[in-house]
Amino acid sequence: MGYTLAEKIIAEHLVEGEMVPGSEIGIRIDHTLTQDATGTMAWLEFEAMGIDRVRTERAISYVDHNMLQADFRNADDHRYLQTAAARYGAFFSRPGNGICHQVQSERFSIPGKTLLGADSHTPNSGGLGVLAIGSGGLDVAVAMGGGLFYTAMPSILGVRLTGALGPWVTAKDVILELLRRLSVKGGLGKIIEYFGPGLASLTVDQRTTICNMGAELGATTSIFPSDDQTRRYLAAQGRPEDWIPLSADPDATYAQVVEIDLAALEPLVAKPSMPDNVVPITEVAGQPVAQVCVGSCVNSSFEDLMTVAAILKGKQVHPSVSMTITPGSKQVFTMVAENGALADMIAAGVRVLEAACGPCLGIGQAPATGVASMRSMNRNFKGRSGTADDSVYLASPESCAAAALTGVITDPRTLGPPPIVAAPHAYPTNDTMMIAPLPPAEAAQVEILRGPNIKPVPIGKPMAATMSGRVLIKVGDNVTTDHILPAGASILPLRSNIPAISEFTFQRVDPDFVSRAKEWGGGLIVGGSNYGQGSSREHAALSPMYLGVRAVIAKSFARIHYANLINNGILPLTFDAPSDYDTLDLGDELVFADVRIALQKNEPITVDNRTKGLRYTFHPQFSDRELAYLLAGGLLNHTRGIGA
Ligand code: MIC
Ligand code: SF4
Repeated sequence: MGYTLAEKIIAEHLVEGEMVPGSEIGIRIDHTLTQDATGTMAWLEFEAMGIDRVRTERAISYVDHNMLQADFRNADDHRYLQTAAARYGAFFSRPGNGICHQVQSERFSIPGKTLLGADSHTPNSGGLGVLAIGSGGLDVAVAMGGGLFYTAMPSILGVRLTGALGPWVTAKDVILELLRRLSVKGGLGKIIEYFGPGLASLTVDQRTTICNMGAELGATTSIFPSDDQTRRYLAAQGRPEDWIPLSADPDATYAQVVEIDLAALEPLVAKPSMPDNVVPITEVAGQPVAQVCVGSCVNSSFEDLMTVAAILKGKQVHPSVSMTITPGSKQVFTMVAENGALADMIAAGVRVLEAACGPCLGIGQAPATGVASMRSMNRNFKGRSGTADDSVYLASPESCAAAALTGVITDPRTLGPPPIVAAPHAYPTNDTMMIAPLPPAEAAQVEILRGPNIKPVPIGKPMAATMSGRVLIKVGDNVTTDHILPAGASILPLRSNIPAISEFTFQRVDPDFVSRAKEWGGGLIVGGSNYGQGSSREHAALSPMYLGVRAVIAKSFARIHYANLINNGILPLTFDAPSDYDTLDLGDELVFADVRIALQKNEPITVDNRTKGLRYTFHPQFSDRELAYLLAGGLLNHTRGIGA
């Protein structure tokens, strides 16, 4: 039986395990990426492993998130990352070069390679046939050290595309349609692989848009074949030699197939405050918006900005709207500056931001109280914009531009014929903001510079013989890592300082969480389904660990957060019977008798609820590797032989 494209790439990189869905596999990683918000921890963890030089074909360290530099802390992090990259043989993408996923696609993505990134939107590069997976920083640090990446073998969901997109209907609408059908949990344990006759008309910029937001489905990754569109793009990027044709075998079979007729789609919108809250734009047309933001690692490409510029040209942004644009990279910025599109947008009243994440994670451009925003971004979790009661709609750049002109959500099809923007034949490839690795002898001489805000990585405690604690918080379904440990301009500068950032744990959900955790000497978290979805930030595991959280019991977990918990020695348990969730309350005292022995023997775990006089039994399916990390109190302890 033939392989799907994802299976082919996995088979080529498989070092441990078998490709049986659900069972653990260990794959070789060719390329890694880190960014500054997760990267300081990842690089500190890499340093803690005592390896002299990165061992992947390429490791790239980007600075694109914390660019506000309101004081010394961001700049200190940038300097640390630049010197660490120089010392250990990584590429360094300087602040201003662009958002990691956009730059990675432009300059580094090679079809058929594996890419592991300390950012949940790493699958963006799947648009070029890369098997690109997001993970916690520790997993990336291990990969940079030449170690394998372990994950449960996903099942492969095929999306068969037919037809071609109609006027004003975009790649964003394709992925919003999938979110509408499958929900933010729909991709859990899956790789989403696109195939079918509809592919041929989709450009690389459109494909990366679709793959980027596969993260919102909870998928392990998303992937497109490498075909003529990919060949043209790589040639236009001055990298024709990086192209190889790649696709699924003709007799490949998918675990599940979803059909999308591109011609039948219409412009869609994700309503506040979840990316799967999707409706046709006609359903919300007329809703006033006070803010429109085009940008982020999705929909900030050349094609996106050219389309927006063409819609705005010769017109004015509505007086009640504040509109921003963020070019995804220096390359995109240069192109729209040189061809005059930037001038058209500025003349229309657009506010131009630097090539960085910016408004996407609440670094600037927080909306006013009680107003709605429309953004071309990928996440609209409550409060992520920086305003606690925000109301963020997600839509295509075309729909964003339409709303910016009228001041209300507007079906772009009412604007007349759509602008035609062709993918360029040649992109400007000026890589001066990308510093190449130094040769080993020179690298060994580099001094790594740290600032006072950069604190050591906290280390977990080996699993106790018997564990007990009280329920510190009980949350519902689809709780995101933004809920567990928010981003935003005031908290992000603390990413290198876990003692300080842990003070913000669950801040927006329960402001008393931290004081309670301190008073009760740590404890446990009870979660609903898809606990920890969204970003890859390890801080959502490190901060609870620092506050003494020993276990999280949930109906189900998001993949990256689950791995981050285990990597940091926090026991993740899934309810056998979801109705057990209803019996647990804040303050309940739980005893995990002989938990260490149970883990050593890989036997069911029994937990007594002393407050309610109830007993729960859990049947976790940990791999030997996961058990070893849990017993040791995390991956770092395990690699140093502590707590075994
Ligand atoms: C995000 O989009 O939430 C982030 C910020 O890029 C995160 C990484 C982080 O928290 O630093 C992600 O997506 O993994
Ligand atoms: Fe940056 Fe937003 Fe993309 Fe995350 S989703 S990498 S914050 S632009």
